[in-house]
Amino acid sequence: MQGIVLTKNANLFTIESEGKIYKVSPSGKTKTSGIFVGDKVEFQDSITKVLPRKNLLIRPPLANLDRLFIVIAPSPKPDFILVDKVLIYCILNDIEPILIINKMDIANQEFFDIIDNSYQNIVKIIKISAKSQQIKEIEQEIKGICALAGQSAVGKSSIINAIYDDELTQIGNLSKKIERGKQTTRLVTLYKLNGGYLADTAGFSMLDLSYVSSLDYRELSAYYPDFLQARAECKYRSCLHESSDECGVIKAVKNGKISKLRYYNYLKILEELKNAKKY
Ligand SMILES: Nc1nc2c(ncn2[C@@H]2O[C@H](COP(=O)(O)OP(=O)(O)O)[C@@H](O)[C@H]2O)c(=O)[nH]1
Ligand SMILES: [Mg+2]
Ligand SMILES: [Zn+2]
Repeated sequence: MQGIVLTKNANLFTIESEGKIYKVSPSGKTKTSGIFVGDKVEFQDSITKVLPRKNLLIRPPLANLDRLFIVIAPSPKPDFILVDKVLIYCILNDIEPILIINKMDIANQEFFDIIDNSYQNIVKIIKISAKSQQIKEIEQEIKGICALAGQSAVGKSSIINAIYDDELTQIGNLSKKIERGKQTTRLVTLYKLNGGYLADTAGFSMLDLSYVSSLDYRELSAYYPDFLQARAECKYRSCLHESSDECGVIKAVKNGKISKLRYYNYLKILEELKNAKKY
C-alpha cells in the first residue's frame, strides 16, 4: 500500500492511505531517522520504502511541502525582509507561497494598499480574520501538503484552530478535536482536511532560513520575479542593481514599475549576503 506519514513518534508512524489510518513501524532496512512527516511511503506491516521527495525541510522537519501560507497582520508590524526571504525560500524548495493577511478586522485600506503594491504581482494574496472566523478563503487553498509560517503573534495558532473548528462542525465529530488536543507535544503533525493536509507545527514559528543566507549574493536578484523584466535592461549582465544609472531595475523603481519596499529590502538582503561571504 501507499500512504502519507501524518505523525512520527519514537518508533511508530501514523500513515494515512485512502482515508484510513494505520499505525506501523519502519522495517529493518529503512531507518526511522530517514522517514519524515509528509513522506509518501510504501508499507504493509511495516514501512518498506520511502518514495522520492519533492523537498525536505529541516526545521520544522517536514517532507513534500506543496504550499506555504506566509501569514502577516497589521499588528505585529510586518517584517517584510522576512517575508521576502520566505518567498526566496519557497522558490529554492519548489513550494507555492500564498500571502495571508490575517486580522483584516483591524486592518485599514492603507495597509492593504502597501501589500498589494509590493506583492500582488508575485504571490496570491488572501485576506482573512481568524478571530471573526472569516477563513473560507484560506480553507479553499488547502491543497496537497500545506503549512503556515510567520512572525510570532500574527495568528497562526488561531488560524489552525479556526480551520479545525470549522471542519469539525462540518463533519460533526468531536473525537477528532480531542485527538488533536493530545498531540501538542509532537514536533509536527499533519491533519487531513477536506482539500489536503495541514501541518500543525507546534513550537515552530519560523523556518530555518540559513538556506537563503547561504545564497551567492550575485544570484540574489534571480529570485525576484518582479525584477525579471527590468533586469533585461541592465547594461551589464553582472549588475547587482545597486547604483548604476544604466541599471534597468533602478529605472523601474524610479518609474514605479518595481516596488520601493521590495527594492530597498533587496538591497538590505544583498548587504547581508555580501557580509556573510567575508569570514
Ligand atoms: N483582531 C484580531 N486578532 C487576532 C486574529 N487572529 C488572532 N488574533 C490575536 O492575535 C494574538 C496572537 O495569536 P496567535 O494565534 O497566538 O498567534 P501565533 O503566535 O502566530 O500563533 C492573539 O491574541 C489572538 O487572539 C484576528 O483575526 N483578528
Ligand atoms: Mg502559535
Ligand atoms: Zn541592474
